[in-house]
Amino acid sequence: MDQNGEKIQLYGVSTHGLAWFPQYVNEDAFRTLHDDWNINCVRLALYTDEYGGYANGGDKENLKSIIRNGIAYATSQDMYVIVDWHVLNDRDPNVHKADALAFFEEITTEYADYTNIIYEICNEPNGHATWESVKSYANEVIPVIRAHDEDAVILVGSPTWSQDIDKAAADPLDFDNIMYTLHFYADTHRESLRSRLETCIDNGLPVFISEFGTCDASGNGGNNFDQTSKWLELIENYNLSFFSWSLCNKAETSAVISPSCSKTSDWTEGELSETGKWLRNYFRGKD
Ligand code: IDC
Repeated sequence: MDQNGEKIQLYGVSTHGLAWFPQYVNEDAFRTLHDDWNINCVRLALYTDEYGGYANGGDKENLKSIIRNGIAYATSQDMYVIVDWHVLNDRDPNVHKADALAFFEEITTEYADYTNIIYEICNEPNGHATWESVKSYANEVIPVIRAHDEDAVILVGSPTWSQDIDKAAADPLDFDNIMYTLHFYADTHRESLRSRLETCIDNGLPVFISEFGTCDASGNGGNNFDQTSKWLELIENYNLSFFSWSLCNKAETSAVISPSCSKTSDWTEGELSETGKWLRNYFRGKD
């Protein structure tokens, strides 16, 4: 629900890594996404451990200024915005916990009064990360956010690239306004993950799809729009929020802009990838 207690569904796109594709965080891009793509939220993906990531040699001040710009552009378009601490290569979010604590302390101090920011504290724990280690991390990071923003929605990932929501359901966090993320890539994750999602929601778990792909989990390979449609049917039935990967023109299937297009806003349909065309069409069809 929104801050007035009204039911709301958020949907839109995730940026690619802000360190690598910063050019898409601009006012005109966000206007295009709002006006032409009909989306109401953008996810800002701040990689932590990949080369040039925030906690691995990245230019922290520059990356934070991209985040601040993204928040400003989303806000001026009346959109929500997700600040995503994009744990991936680091596997266990505790690896860069000190940076996470400092980052969320600084950002939530600055934006304490905003009602349109959602904090995602660990994109995709994986490898040796367990629900216990994610929980222990969350129990330290959430109070830092809450100290400045007492009721912001906070998104928490789970092991196996944010697929183990059943583990979160069995042992949830002890805070209000927490949602658990589920990520899927339609050509890789199918019926069994959908069925897990249904079970968890039916048991009352608040779930948020902060990232999905229409292709396979590599972000590349062929698109599977049949499976994507099955997922979206479920998503709409449960009024879940959902965000597609990713806003860039990299030569990979999941990129929504065609690799030959260097424009950073006002894309025509012909300047979008197959994925981008399909998603824009879907978003435009929503009320
Ligand atoms: C991928 C990008 C790719 C980049 C890679 C870095 O598409 O260009 O080189 O990350 O490791 C996820 C992650 C997301 C991945 C994406 C596709 O959240 O960061 O992006 N994916 O592999 N989870 C499942 C798939």
